[in-house]
Amino acid sequence: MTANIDMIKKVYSTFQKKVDHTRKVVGRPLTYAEKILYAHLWEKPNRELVRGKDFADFAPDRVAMQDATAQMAMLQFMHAGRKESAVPATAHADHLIVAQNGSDEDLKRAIEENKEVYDFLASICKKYGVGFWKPGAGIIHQVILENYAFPGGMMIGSDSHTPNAGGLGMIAIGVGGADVVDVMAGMPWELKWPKLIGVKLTGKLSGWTSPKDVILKLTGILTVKGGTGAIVEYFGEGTKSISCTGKATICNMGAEIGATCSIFPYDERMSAYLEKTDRIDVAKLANKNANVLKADDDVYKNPEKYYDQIIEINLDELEPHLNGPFTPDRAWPVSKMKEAVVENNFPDKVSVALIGSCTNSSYEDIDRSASIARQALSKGLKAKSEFKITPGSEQVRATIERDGQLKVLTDLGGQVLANACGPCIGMWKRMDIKTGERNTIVNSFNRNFAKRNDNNPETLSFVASPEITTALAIAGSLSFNPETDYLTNDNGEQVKLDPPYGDELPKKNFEKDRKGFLAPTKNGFKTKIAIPEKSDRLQLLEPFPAWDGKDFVDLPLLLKVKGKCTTDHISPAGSWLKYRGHLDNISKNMFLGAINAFTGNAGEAKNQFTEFYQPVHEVAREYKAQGIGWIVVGDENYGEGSSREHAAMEPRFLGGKAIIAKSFARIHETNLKKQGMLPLTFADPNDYDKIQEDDTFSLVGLNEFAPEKQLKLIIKHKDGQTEEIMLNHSFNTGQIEWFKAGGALNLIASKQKAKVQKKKPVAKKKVVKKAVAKKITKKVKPVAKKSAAKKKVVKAVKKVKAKPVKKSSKKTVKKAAKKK
Ligand code: MIC
Ligand code: SF4
Repeated sequence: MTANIDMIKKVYSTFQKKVDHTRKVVGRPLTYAEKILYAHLWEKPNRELVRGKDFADFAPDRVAMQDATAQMAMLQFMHAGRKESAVPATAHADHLIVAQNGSDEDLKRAIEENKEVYDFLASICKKYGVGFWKPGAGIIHQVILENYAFPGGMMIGSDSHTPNAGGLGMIAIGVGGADVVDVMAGMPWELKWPKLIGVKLTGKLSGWTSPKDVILKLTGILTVKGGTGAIVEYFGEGTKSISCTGKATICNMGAEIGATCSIFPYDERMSAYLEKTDRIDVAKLANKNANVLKADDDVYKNPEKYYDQIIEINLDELEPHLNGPFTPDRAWPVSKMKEAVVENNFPDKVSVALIGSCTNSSYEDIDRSASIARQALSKGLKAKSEFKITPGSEQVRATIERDGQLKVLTDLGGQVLANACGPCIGMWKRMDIKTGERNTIVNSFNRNFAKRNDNNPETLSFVASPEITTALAIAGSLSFNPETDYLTNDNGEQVKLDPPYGDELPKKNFEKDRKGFLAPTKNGFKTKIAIPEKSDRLQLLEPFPAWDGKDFVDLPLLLKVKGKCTTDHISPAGSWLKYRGHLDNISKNMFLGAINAFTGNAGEAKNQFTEFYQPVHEVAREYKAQGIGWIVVGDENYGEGSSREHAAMEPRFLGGKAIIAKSFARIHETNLKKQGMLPLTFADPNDYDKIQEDDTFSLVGLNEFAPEKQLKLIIKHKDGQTEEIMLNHSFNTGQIEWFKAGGALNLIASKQKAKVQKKKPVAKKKVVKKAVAKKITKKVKPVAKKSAAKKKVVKAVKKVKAKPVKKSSKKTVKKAAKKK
């Protein structure tokens, strides 16, 4: 039976009614994404929400975390004052396994090396009623698709590729750990009402073209920031030619255009996947609701009336693509690769080809790749490149072992890695080349930022479908076009590869894997959380201090970043993943990959006291020790990529006050706000050029900090000249309270405290009985209390702060004016 089936039944029992109500309120037909969004609002909607403007509170059905983000999320959750997670939640041990010698050995080593982290996660998950998928069980998004995702549902997950579940018709959004904490703490989760991009798929996938090529093409069209603040909703005849897992691939990689999430309407392919993954109960429920698990008819007839932007992709004409290097939006049709290699001097030799990952490790993906491997072997060919296979879950791995695909792929020369992230996130001990050696790799992952896979800045990483990756592994050449080119086999004959074929689902059922799962238990709350004393990997969190009510005056510039600054540049992964549960230690990687605009070098900053260049985190620590805050200036789409909140916590921990950039990526902007930092944007992006290395900055008017109101930045140059520029921000009233409280978690903690105090006089037994007997009221009741508590705390914060804040601010402003 499906996990949490009661919750799923509850969602379906009211879905149609909620949609009908929304249609009335909004007064028009609805898209599919809108139906799910409105149906999951915390409070019943009474008006149409304005896209890109209104903030809305949601009640997601479930949450997910992976080990590299769960550590920090759970450490924060400990402060939330809850006995257990308010919604079904799971954590997945997938990011910390280093790929080196193949699955068995790598997994064994990882379990030893990461013991304290795994023990910590297992214990804290048990304590708070969170399911834990042990190392080796699979990658978060594949496991979610196989077990938990359901059409019409809504979930959030502390990983940017959470939207993978859109392949099963779910709104699934990647967020930072602090957002997950909100939902687990039983609070509403907030999101700016998204815009809608409609992608109409016409024609039919065939030949070498695969679902991955849809998203590789779209990424090329929209670029890495083209989806920011928007949900991508797919529709059209073409959707039917794509399997459920193929749809998941497309939704997964929607993260690479910055989309809030992506979604496909419910169809037979999803129903088939649900049945095959042992969820016939959900399939039946979804089939009953099929008429509402898609957009209303008029949306499909007149899409331009309902979507903010429409893009049409004709699958009949779509070519296989290769995207890269260094950014996922550099899209090349395979037929243009020969020229691209020559013009750009890309190394043509493919040193390593890797298939799998959370994006592309379905049964169908592997079966199609195996079909190429099979014919290559029969035509006397073997892989010329190193070839690695990462199954997305134990369920897939065991099934492809049973059905023979693994053998074919290893016969071709492939090595099977653990069911984990591995080389996709830099957990890869590469033996074939030395760091600094320029080389090309091809993979079916999703991201290809510099250093991402192997920590080598000279590795050019190209993203492609598993089929194309397998063909390129056989050819050993980046410019090989399997649609037209011939290969020479061992006998000197010219042979050509036929287009791949693959079964979408296994003929027999999937091999089930439950041994990797620790389900929540009844008395779990008694569990002691395992954190060894003096651990260098785990550290309890201290709440960040509240804002002192004063303007920020004369802050030095820590760093002005030039060009791309993804979360991988701010807080690199790879070997640093080790410290994801230890804020002090992980902060040593802060900005290691970011390019200093004045020197052109990565990871260094000028220490204003000594005038020497040092690693950025060292300079920050010195400022912090002197009690001095600092700011960082960024370029476009700052914080693109991962959901890792470490990229926001580290600057906050080391004394950062504000990040001022030309624009921000959604998850990172929220993460900064949640941690009590100020993500601000230049009202005039050209002002970026005014920032000089020895400048100091005063951010004035913080006492009048209000939604939609600009803030003023006074830049003082080294020669004493000052300039004033205006900064925009996207804070709403509630988020400004996060800033004032020193971070969102501080607010949650005080709310819970207020709630506990309020509850005290109530007879304990009664409360417990009621909560057990009526699950539904359990969720509804605390809400009213919570919002009352919320108001109380907000008021209390205001009361305490109101007086001193005003006084000091006036003084500060006066001082600043005098200085001028
Ligand atoms: C990624 O693909 O970049 C990661 C590693 O999965 C991240 C999460 C993390 O940094 O822990 C993501 O996508 O959010
Ligand atoms: Fe893991 Fe890579 Fe997927 Fe991120 S994108 S969850 S690192 S496999």
